[in-house]
Amino acid sequence: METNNTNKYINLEKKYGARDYSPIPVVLKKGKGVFMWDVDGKKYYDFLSAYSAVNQGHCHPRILREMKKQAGQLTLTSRAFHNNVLGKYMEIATQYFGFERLLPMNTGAEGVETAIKIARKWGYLKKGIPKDKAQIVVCTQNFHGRTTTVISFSSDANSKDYFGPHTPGFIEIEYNNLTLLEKTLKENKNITAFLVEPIQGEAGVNVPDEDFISKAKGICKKHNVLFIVDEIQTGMGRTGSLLAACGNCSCENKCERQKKTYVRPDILILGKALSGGFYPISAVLCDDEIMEVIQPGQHGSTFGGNPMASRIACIALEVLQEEKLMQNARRLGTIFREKINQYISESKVVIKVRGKGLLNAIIINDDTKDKKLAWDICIVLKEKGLLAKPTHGNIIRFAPPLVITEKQINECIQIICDTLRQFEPTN
Ligand code: IF1
Repeated sequence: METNNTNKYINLEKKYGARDYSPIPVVLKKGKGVFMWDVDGKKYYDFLSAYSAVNQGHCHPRILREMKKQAGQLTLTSRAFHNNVLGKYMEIATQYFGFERLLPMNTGAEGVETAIKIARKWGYLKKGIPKDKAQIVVCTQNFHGRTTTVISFSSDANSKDYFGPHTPGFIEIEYNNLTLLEKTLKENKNITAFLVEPIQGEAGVNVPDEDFISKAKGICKKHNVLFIVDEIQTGMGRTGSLLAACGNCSCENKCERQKKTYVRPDILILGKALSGGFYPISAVLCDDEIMEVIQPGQHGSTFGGNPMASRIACIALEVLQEEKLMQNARRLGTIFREKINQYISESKVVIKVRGKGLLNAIIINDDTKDKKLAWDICIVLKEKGLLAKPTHGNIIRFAPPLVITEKQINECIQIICDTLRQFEPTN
């Protein structure tokens, strides 16, 4: 049960706030590394990481120090003028990910919208698609944000219904279906791009076949279609490599992203942990031949590329590399899935565990209509000091900050298994 103190804060949100979320009933006040503390001082392991925006851990000291320094210097100029940090950030990030150009935005959805605009214009100016006829292929169960164009191609009724009229120009195909992708690109000459998540986070950590991303890129290349990868949630080390599209490379030798396992997209979209969880930062990266379709006055944003965001993004990238967070995510993710699979072998409550690196989810055996079991499990996890939240009813996503240690993840596996055991049928 929640304390009066906790309920005091919850009731304020209930009384004055929009009802666009149904949060787990906990009120957090402090965060540090893998931990958060609520208003009563209770300590929790964070197993959501703000949907993978806090990969570097809460309030990372080095990012905090840089943010404080910049906050006292210059926070925002708009792009009407240059600032002394943006160019450095563009240089660092383009070299870090292996692209020629970067367009700075703020939220992930803005990054996706930006990529859509670039792809459409490229289709008209470079591919010769008739004006206003460009189509972009997307996947069922996608999640790319909540703006009206982005939800226009959502397959989730909750995200899409009653927000029409929807933006046209999107073709939906089944995720992980290369045959259908090939057929669709072959039949429709007005397709300018294929937009895809390397792992579908919101769909419940839906991991495609090993060769899906690499073969999808090949099909796009064959049909002169831009391959756009949304790494807003899967990027920044979350899946055990810098980008989920890096495949099995784990940056052991600072490759120049040319490794055979790396599937280089035509357009890369980043967000969330590009900021270390300090500040909304997103970015769209591609080469000049594509980015040049955007000329002055054709795109922008008030906060996009501000000096504070630029400095935070630089240090957020540095922390990822220097603290070897990709390698840690890969190693501890394997341990996590192995041990949860051991539990599953005896369980009637958990059907399977799936994921890559430290982006994982368990599927709960719940065929009831209201699918409350996953929620009830998360409530007990909270009481035991671990915060997670179900996605899509009977799936619980587990995504701790990448700074978690082996000792800590073993402690969390114990908490998760002890909790699940409470829900196992006794007969
Ligand atoms: C919510 C989901 C996750 C994303 C991918 C773009 C965006 C997101 C792959 C947009 C954002 C967030 C949004 C947040 C919850 C969370 C989420 F459950 F909604 F789907 F992570 F899976 N591409 N995901 O995951 O980025 O504009 O939010 O910065 O809307 O409830 P944003």
